[in-house]
Amino acid sequence: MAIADHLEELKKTAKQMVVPGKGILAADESSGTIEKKFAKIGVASTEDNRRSYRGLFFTTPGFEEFISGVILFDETLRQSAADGRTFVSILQGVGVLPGIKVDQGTKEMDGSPNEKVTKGLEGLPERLKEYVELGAKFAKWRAVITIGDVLPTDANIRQNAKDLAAYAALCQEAGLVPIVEPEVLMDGGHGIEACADASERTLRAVFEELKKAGVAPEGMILKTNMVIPGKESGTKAAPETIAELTTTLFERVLPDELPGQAFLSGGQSEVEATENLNAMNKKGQFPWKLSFSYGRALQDSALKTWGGKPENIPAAQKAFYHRAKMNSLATLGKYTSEIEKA
Ligand code: 5MM
Repeated sequence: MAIADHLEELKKTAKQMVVPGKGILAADESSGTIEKKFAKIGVASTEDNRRSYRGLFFTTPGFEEFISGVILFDETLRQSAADGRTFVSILQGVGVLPGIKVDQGTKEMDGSPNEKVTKGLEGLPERLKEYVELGAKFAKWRAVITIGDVLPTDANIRQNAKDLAAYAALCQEAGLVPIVEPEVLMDGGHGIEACADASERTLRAVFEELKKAGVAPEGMILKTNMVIPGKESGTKAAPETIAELTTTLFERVLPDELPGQAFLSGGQSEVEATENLNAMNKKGQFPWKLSFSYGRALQDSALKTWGGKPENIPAAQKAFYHRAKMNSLATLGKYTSEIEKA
């Protein structure tokens, strides 16, 4: 079907994903990533352990007050909890939208081996059709941009932008809201200016290609990085600086029709990710909502608290509920360090 045939539903879903006070839980770690996360806490990545871990988030009492949608991995979209209910029905039961990661990871770019492009366009229309039948309302595709001495190259930015646009058009044709995720990585010793520059080049190319592909901006969500110094730069920027550089860049590049931008956390600590989002929303209203779609910054405390032990699930859920609530406040610019500690 044509994008126009789905537009009203896409707009409604996209608005719901970034409604003030709510954001998205990214729980779509691929098999390799979840294995690494579990290895850090000494837990084997078996199907049962993944079921227990994902299930603890989806059955946290009251989390739906702060979370509008969850991005799932293929296995989780098809999986059931120990009591036999599918995870999709559990989420639907509390009004949380199920979403699906549809990229298939990254590979080296031909001609620029230190840069990555994302796999997964082949056979995508057929997969999207099945995901819609399984109950998905939105999808996600992540492209990574690397900062280095001569990186990112224009060729890498352009290829990733074209692939994101092709994915987004296919999603809208299938009736799924695309989360378009260009992530400029925090890895490296670069300063905040290099991040600002790479982010602006990337977002400009992404919105040019989305337009060329006929993607309706009002029926999609952007998920990009904050403008922040590299992890190995030895510097930290104040939340107000990050907020200023990020929002002024967005004002230059993002179309007003875009319903929202839901940040990735990218390796920031849980509290940093909340403080930085809060600083942006404290600046006032923008044409688009500024929300969160965090993986690590919503899960880290819960993961450590759980430690693979069923008896720790209630405490892990408490940790997740707290993080979700803090980020909910940050979408409203109402987060404070006092509330964090209370
Ligand atoms: C949850 O992790 C997602 C899947 O990553 P892999 O394909 O590497 O397994 C990832 O795309 C995530 O949604 C984003 O990176 C945001 O997560 P963070 O932890 O940066 O908030």
